[in-house]
Amino acid sequence: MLTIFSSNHRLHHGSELKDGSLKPSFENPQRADTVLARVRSERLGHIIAQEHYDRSNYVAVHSERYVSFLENAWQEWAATGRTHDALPLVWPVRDLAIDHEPGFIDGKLGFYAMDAGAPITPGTWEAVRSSADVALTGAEHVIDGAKGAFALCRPPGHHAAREYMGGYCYLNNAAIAAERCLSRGAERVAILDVDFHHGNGTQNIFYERSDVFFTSLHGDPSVSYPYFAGFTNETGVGAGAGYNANYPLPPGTQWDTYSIALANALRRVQAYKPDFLIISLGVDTFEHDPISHFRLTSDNFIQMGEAIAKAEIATLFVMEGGYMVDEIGINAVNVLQGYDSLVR
Ligand code: 6XA
Ligand code: ZN
Repeated sequence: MLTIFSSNHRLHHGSELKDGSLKPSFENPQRADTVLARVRSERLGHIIAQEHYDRSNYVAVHSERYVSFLENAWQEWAATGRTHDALPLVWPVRDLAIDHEPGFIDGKLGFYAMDAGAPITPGTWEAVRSSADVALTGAEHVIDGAKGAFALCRPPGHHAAREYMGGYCYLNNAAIAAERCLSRGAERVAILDVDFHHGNGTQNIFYERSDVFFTSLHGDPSVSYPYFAGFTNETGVGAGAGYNANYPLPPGTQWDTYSIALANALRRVQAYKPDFLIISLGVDTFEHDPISHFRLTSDNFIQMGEAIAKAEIATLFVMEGGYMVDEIGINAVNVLQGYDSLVR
């Protein structure tokens, strides 16, 4: 399988609040470099750099003003004399004025964020747009006939909604790739999100549409991030009614339970008859992941790839989360090798 990678991901290395102080984020450059090293050592296939795409591809799933915010946020922050990571500290919840975009960067940060987990640093925008371009390049290969491709995106994207960032995510790489498939002639695209965390951003973007079916297996949001999305009664609205399916699973979930939910989600995907399948590939479902609480083993990731292959749909894998840095390469590549073992 072909891998698409951008070394620009290293331009983004931010911090997060942990135990009362700012510390280097779990979402660090080592993650993508470890996965790339495993792709190489396992000889998964060719590795190519991303092509450059026009920003209209980002605005196809995000609002114009949100993309402008991402492009300019660091400069606006730095203009106030601050040199540390830009993080929001105030949010427009419930009855506050969400129809009023603030004119000052501190307000904008909260307006365009769901949490304080997406720091803006000097290199963030370049890394973020390159990550989206990695997904777009992968989409092109699948559209042009490849049965599988791996977009080794970093930063990840599935928490990024039409108009907000959060959970280490800025542009929604999987959604941008799906939209590209549609604009190049696909009628239907399915997105299956296997990251431990619910893909609230992807759900948000396609919630009122029937041309993208979104389904996600994740930690029960009553006890897991992102807490405010991912419940079973979220099934889509308007034209999108019936085109969103969530599978929340309890803490401690192992392969026996997980594989049943996966089979159900894949049955829904196949019934939808999509032209392409996009996998939001997070491997934070691993038993030793530091921020999650499922118990999948490295071997289970091979089984996951095999199960996806049996759906017989041209598939783009888009990297999302996974923080056990020593194992993230093994687990991500296990999924791809499991897939490749049944698809030729
Ligand atoms: C809260 C945890 C963010 C989860 C990020 C993630 N800081 N999403 O892995 O898939
Ligand atoms: Zn995750």
